[in-house]
Amino acid sequence: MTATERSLVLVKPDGFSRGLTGEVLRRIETKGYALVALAITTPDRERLARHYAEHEGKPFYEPLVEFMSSGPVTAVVIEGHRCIEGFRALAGATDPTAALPGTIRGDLGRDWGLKVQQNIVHGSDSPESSAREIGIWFPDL
Ligand code: IDP
Ligand code: MG
Repeated sequence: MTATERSLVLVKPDGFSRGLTGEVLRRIETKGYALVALAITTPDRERLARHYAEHEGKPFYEPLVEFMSSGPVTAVVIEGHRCIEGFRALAGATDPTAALPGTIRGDLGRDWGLKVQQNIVHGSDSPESSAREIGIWFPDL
């Protein structure tokens, strides 16, 4: 067996304020991935600028940082073989209108007509992103 993989998941402020943290964690656990670390925090702009550095300069960047710093998020490290790809499949497409039913974003999210899509969760998109993002949210891990 290859080394176990980890991914950084965030329940975004929309998911947190709507009381969907437990539902997201339930889907992760029933899929079979392990929870390694969990923290509730309201991220500051500096942390979000690091987390979303790849999106700096895009039209949705400022609204995204504004949205993500608007309230508590639940940051979670999950673990399991191919969990990065697996959680992205659980999450569904970025656009919650296009996200398929059965996915977190498809079942629980919708378009509110805002400058940034509020889509319940974040999940790392590659092993490199995962390592970088876990360092941002859980520097002691
Ligand atoms: P992802 O979360 O599915 O990986 P990214 O492209 O990394 O999507 O974008 C980060 C976040 O920025 C998205 O989850 C969403 O909240 C927001 N976002 C991305 N693209 C758009 C867009 O075209 N319009 C509005 N918001 C967007
Ligand atoms: Mg992304």
